[in-house]
Amino acid sequence: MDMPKNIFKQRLREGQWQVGLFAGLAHPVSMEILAGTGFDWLVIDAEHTPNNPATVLMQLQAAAPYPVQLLVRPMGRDATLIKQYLDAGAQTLLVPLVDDAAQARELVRAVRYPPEGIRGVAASLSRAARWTGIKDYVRQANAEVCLVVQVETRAGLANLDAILAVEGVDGVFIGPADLAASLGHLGDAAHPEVRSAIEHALSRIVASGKAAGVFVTEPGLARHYRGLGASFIAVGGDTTVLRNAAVKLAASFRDEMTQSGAGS
Ligand code: 3PY
Ligand code: MG
Repeated sequence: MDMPKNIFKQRLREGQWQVGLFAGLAHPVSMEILAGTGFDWLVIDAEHTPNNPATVLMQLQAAAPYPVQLLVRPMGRDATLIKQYLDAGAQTLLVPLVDDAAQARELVRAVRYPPEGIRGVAASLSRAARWTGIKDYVRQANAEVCLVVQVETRAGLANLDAILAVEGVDGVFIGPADLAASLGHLGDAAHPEVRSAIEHALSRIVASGKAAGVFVTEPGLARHYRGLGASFIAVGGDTTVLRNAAVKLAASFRDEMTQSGAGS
């Protein structure tokens, strides 16, 4: 078996535009449905949902036959947990709340085998290695791993240039919700101070030559950030898509019944 190519990483390097969605439903069926909908990438979120290495593994399997790239967002920077996600087959990690260069450097080491890093080795137990079915997996793995760090606090912004200087960080993704909270605007990611911090951060990331990503919910804002050089943009989450569609459907039929007088 050949080593799977990390297309997401390749596209980041080439500066290609990629549109993604967060997946928080934590189930292989919803993941398989999403995998066929046309997004370039999906994030299996284990920061804010009850996902764990076992549920992430099943979602990676569910999406594997589809032309979509998969990212895993671990709950934090724990290297032992990151090792389990890599062994489950995640090739790209999106790590939340990275505040300084030392944390970024530790993450680079967590995702790489020695001598560059500290990732533990057990190809025979690892889906990523297809349980030794991929020849030389351990020698090829570092090159296909992609590390994206989230900068989403005041401290992270202050240390952004140092984080960008860390070799092995492939991209930086801005999280507007946490950033708004950190800047004193909890629940108001559209606040002008937050918007301008995001714009400034995106420009610095792009100027450093690394890939810039951000979360948006409005197409106009996505276009604006794209104009600033952002290349990978998340445009929502599956939980929101489901809730909004269900609320709309329920309301439309309720309105229909009221207007026609049926059921009265
Ligand atoms: C945030 O907005 O804080 C995120 O982590 C996701 O975009
Ligand atoms: Mg966040």
